[in-house]
Formats: sequence, C-alpha cells, structure tokens
Amino acid sequence: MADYTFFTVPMSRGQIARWALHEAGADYEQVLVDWANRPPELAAANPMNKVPTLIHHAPEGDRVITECAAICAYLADVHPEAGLLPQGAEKADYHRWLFFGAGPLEQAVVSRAMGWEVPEGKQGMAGFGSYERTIDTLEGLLSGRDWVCGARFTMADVYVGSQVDWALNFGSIPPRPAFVAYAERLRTRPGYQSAKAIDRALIKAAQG
Ligand SMILES: N[C@@H](CCC(=O)N[C@@H](CS)C(=O)NCC(=O)O)C(=O)O
Repeated sequence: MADYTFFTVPMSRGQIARWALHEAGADYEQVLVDWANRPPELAAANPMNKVPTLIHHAPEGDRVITECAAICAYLADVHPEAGLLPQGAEKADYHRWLFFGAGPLEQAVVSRAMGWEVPEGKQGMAGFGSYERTIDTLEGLLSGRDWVCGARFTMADVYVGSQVDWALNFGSIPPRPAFVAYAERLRTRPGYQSAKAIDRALIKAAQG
C-alpha cells in the first residue's frame, strides 16, 4: 500500500495537493472521484465530501488531512528531507502568507469569481476587507522577493503560488508583472511540472 491515499478530481483544487505531494516526494495512490458517484470512503474521511482529501497511512494508524493549505503544511512537516519547511526567520512569513492565502486571498478571489461585492461600509467585517486591498497586498509581497519567504522556495509557495497561478489562468486576478513573474518561476519547478502533467493528461483523456 502507498503511504497516502489521495482523493482528487483533475480539474479541481486537487491540483494543489498533487503538486504538494510531488514537491514532498510522497508515495501516493490516487482515487479519481466521479462527482456524480462519490465513493463512500471519501465522505467517511471528509464529511464535506470534497477534494482534495488525503489519508496518510502512518505506522500508528490512518490520519485524514483536508484543506489544501493544511495538506501542504502537513506534507512539508512529515517530509522534512524535502527542505520545504521554513527555517528561523522564514517562519513568520511562511505562516503569515500561508494563512493569508487560505483566508483573505481565497475569499477575495472566490468573491470576485462569484460576482459578490462587500456591501458599502462592511469592509471592516470581511476578513479580506476588499478585493483591491487583498490583491494590492499580495502584489506588495511578490514585488520585493522571488518567493513567499524571500530567497528560498518553501511549501508556502505551493499554496500561495497555486492561488496566483490558477487565478491568472482564469483571469480572477489582474496580470500584474509581479504575479506573472512569480507564476513563471513556479512553473519551472520539476514538482509543478510532473504534477500538472498528470492532471492535464487526465483532463485531456476525460474530454476525449
Ligand atoms: N477549503 C477546501 C475547498 C475544497 C473544495 O471546495 N473542493 C471542491 C473542488 S475545487 C469540491 O470538492 N467541490 C465539490 C463539492 O463541494 O461538492 C480546500 O481548500 O481544500
């Protein structure tokens, strides 16, 4: 049995988890989920019945990990040999921007894609404040450095980078130079390329 069982759908946030699995060098077996006919093992592991869902078959017993950002952080932790954990002073940026990605950034991008606007006078109650504020903050981060933690790629780049890469592809963030340059750096990662090749091939096969 592989170390991980990975429930995914090729055109989904499962792409984030697959990239993280490849960066970590993890041994996994995929279960491709049919939306209309989801395996009972998925709901048993994750009552949200969503992908990605990961089961780690640890020596002490199975552990379930859901939520893309948590999956990224967990894999970096369990596979320290992959060198994706933050060191020393990098820890602040690693945690700060990983949570920013999973909170304000995801909310801002999804709200924009859904056509939701924060009502006048309610920005203070919305965790992301406004789409513009969130996107400008992200641009500020990526304008001054190559990677989330500075000079070194960490697992935070898999998560924040996936948000940027995906949003650029779908036009849900503007193609500002800092975002485009960051996405270009991400796409040179062997782990990105091997993971995306699998999902792209699966998407192509499904389209016939
Ligand atoms: N917060 C979750 C979101 C997961 C999620 O919404 N996955 C979508 C695919 S991208 C899904 O499974 N949708 C099916 C459904 O909700 O029924 C994460 O970050 O992993």
